[in-house]
Amino acid sequence: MRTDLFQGHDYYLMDELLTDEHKLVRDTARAWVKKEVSPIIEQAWEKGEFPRHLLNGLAEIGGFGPYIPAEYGGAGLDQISYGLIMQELERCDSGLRSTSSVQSSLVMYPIWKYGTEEQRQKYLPKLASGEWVGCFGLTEPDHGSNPAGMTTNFKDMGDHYLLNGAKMWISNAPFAQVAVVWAKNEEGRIHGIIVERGMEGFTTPTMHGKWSLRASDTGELVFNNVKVPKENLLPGRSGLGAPLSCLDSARYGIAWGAIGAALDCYDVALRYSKERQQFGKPIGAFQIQQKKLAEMITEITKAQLLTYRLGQLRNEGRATSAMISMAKRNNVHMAITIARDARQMLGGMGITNEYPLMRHMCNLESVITYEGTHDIHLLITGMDVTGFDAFK
Ligand code: TGC
Ligand code: FAD
Repeated sequence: MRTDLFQGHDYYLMDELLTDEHKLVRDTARAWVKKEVSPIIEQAWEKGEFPRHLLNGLAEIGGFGPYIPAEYGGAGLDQISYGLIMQELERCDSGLRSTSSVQSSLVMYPIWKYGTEEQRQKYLPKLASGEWVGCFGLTEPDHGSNPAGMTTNFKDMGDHYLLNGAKMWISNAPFAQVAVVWAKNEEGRIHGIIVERGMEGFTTPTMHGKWSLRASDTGELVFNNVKVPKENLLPGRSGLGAPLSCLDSARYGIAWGAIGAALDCYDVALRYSKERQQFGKPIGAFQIQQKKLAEMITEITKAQLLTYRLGQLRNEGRATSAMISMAKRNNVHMAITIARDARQMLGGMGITNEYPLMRHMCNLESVITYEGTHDIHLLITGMDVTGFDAFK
């Protein structure tokens, strides 16, 4: 088992912009990751399962609902603290961050924002404590980038709704107690509905065969005439904008998370470059390796500045969806590029599980795909600056 030697890298003295609370939140998450997750993450990844015994610890560091108010069990933190937690989790593994961001931004957020007070009281404290796990069903087998085309639907049966359809690629689905599902009513309007494990006709088959995000469980959600109580509808908002607003929060967390993955790859490559000797000197003394390291820390620093500013704007309620798209797209691409370069810098050792590089690299293939693909985020920026929608 490799010892986790990670130390943060802060080339532009960004720590000076953080409050004491930000630093405490970050350092607490980092210490927990090093003690509880780093020693077991390679095994979990190889096994292809999320290590469920981590749920309590994730809750304790504020990993479930960081910015949800304390009255509902959340940590009541600001957006920068939320981002820093995501950074520390993904520094270890993207799947670990996924478990946290799905629960926080895609399950707790819509219940808090669009749910009734009864729904908030019923679900949020249990989700915040990690007693319950939730998942978010938007993507369908035939509707990924284009969720507006979804066919999952519900009919008003008088005293309940009848839900039919299927969702695919759903993080946490195989063991979630609660699913926030997006489905169309008889008029074709999209609504969020809370579906609970145990409802008749609701199943969650596990998806196998992933070479990416292996420490996160992924599954389908299948609804076969599921009777859902009417009080499970989220009444606060309908239309595609409702699930997309949840994605804004999760994509923002990913922007920070990707910095974490990049920092870990840079940290490993930098240390290795000083230790590994070839031709009688450390490989870090060769110009080509220095170019790689210099470019890595430059790109990380640019992403840190971009994302910190985005966090300030989120705190002020001024960040637009398009700004979030730019950061998600830029940072994930930056991280996957660094993972690939770092892997090469370790030569043959880079392909082994002695080092986290291949795991980060493979994980980031999911991260660059989910929550809007790299292409979709480019089109969002394109639409924002030109005013022309090039999706259709
Ligand atoms: P469009 O006509 O542009 O918009 C429909 C309505 O939504 C509003 N809107 C937003 N509202 C809030 N936040 C946003 N980010 C919004 N973007 C758009 C918009 O104003 C409009 O409102 P209204 O009132 O006029 O109806 O929609 P479109 O059908 O053209 O699609 C736009 C597009 C392609 C950008 C969107 O569909 C998209 O983002 N597609 C990507 C799908 C995606 O990201 N799926 C993610 C699934 S969840 C997931 O991957 C979780 S992984 C979790 C993990 O493990 O971490
Ligand atoms: P497609 O939409 O079929 O795209 C295929 C290719 O076409 C991509 O390269 C895309 O960029 C390109 N493309 C599509 N439309 C356009 C266009 N208009 N112009 C140009 N190019 C285009 N979803 C959930 O709802 N909940 C989850 O919890 C969840 N977790 C996930 C976990 C993992 C590990 C993965 C891999 C996915 C997860 N997803 C989840 C689904 C994810 O959001 C989708 O995979 C993603 O939105 C892309 O959809 P798709 O896979 O159907 O690809």
